[in-house]
Amino acid sequence: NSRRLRVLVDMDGVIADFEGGFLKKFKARFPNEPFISLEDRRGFWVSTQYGDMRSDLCDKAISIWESKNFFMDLEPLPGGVEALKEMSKMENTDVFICTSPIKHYSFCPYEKYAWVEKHLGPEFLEQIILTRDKTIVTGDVLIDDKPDILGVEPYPTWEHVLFTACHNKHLENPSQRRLLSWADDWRAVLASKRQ
Ligand code: DGP
Repeated sequence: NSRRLRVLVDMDGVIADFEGGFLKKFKARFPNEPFISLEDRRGFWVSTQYGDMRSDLCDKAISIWESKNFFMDLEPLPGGVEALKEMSKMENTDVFICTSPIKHYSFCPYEKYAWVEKHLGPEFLEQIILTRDKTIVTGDVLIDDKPDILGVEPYPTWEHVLFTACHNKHLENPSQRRLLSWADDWRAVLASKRQ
């Protein structure tokens, strides 16, 4: 049914606190190494900024999210779970969680499913899209904290609404709409796509 609104919602940095979870576990595992506070985060790739600080910190950063229970233990971001549940109950609305797993696949894909079941409920397992290329997924809107979402499809069907995160808050792109948090007016964003 083409009259239904299809909303794609990213997971890490939008409903699950990847940055907070990373920093907490990095400090715990490497208490004597320097770290980047969330205030000082710049750029989407955590490993790039750590590697720029000191080259060996790139692999140390990567080892954190490649560890068992990293993705499972992420805290929900404020209001995200509630917003997705509300959205999914709206008339003529289909909500999908659209998330890119890391290529080290031992734990991440499994833990993403387990996280969704734990925090959103088993019904939401039907709504998960795991893909490394979000441009081939069709939808009306994609709520995602990554500023540049590229892939094989040059003209994705969705409008990318940038979800504000520590690493993107200083970027200025007037052609990109934003949601500052889940306290921001996401209902108005959805309403604007129904016109
Ligand atoms: P998504 O948010 O769906 O675009 O997924 C991106 C994933 O990559 C997410 O799990 C966060 C993770 N990530 C963040 N920084 C880095 C990095 O520097 N290297 C890698 N390989 N993954 C990263």
